[in-house]
Amino acid sequence: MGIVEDILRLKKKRRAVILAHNYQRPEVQDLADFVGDSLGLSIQASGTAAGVIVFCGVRFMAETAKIVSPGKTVLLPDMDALCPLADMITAEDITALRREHEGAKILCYVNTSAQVKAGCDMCCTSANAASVVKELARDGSRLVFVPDGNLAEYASEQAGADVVSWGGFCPTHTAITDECIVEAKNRHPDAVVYAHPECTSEVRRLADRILSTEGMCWYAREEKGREVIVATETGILHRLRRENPGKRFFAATEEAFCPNMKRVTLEKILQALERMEPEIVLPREVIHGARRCLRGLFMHRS
Ligand code: CIZ
Repeated sequence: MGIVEDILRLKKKRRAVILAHNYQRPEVQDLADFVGDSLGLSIQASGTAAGVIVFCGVRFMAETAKIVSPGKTVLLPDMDALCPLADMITAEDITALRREHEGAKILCYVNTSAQVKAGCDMCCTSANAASVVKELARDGSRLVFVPDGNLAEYASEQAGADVVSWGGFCPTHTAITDECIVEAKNRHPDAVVYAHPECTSEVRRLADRILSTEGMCWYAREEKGREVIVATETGILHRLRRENPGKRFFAATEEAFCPNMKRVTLEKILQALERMEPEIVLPREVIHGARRCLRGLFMHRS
């Protein structure tokens, strides 16, 4: 029997559901019950009867699944699969920001640890950051946005509201430069350009559409054009190509590769199901605080 069959047999025995983020390896995406973004996957898993979630992604994503489904066992096949952007801010930094910007609301991107979420007022995704900023700014609140500086800038521009930005960045998205886009467009002059809002303003300016990963998957299905240059982590190309066999998708650059996302392998998934570890364990008060922060997100899901 092959490794895929071993995983599927054990998945059934453990009553597990396997989630794969859009940036995962092709073979991991192909094996998963659901492929998507971190919040969407966490919500999908919460609606299943599974007692065990195997989250193929990075740590903050598996933590989100635990926050949404505290009664389920959440396994992250590689505990060292970390997100450098999420790790640019700590719970202590949030406490210091509260002191520095007294009375301001602190809005965190979903790419944050559970501890950071527990200290913030509200959470947003890349899909709804602009509408959440707009909504929070409506009553005149001052806003602090953590941790991603590019998403903060994009949301602020779209919402027409000022935010104080923490100024963190995703090394994978910032590896995509405006030259990469110009060169890709020279190679594929008929292609439309999709860019993730974690990209720099220079890249965003050259894009036809600025989209979250799920937004890219949705638009690709509807897209009239048959060629798309994709400025985000290259793992998403597998899903885009699988779901749209009549269209062509090109990476803006092969440099947009997140080594953390690729730490999860079939071998590690099998091992996690055999050993029922590494498991995400969070203190009760952290889950409670992070759930409060995530709650507002459901009203702005798009
Ligand atoms: O939360 C996610 O899944 C991320 C990191 C991005 C996105 O645009 O889906």
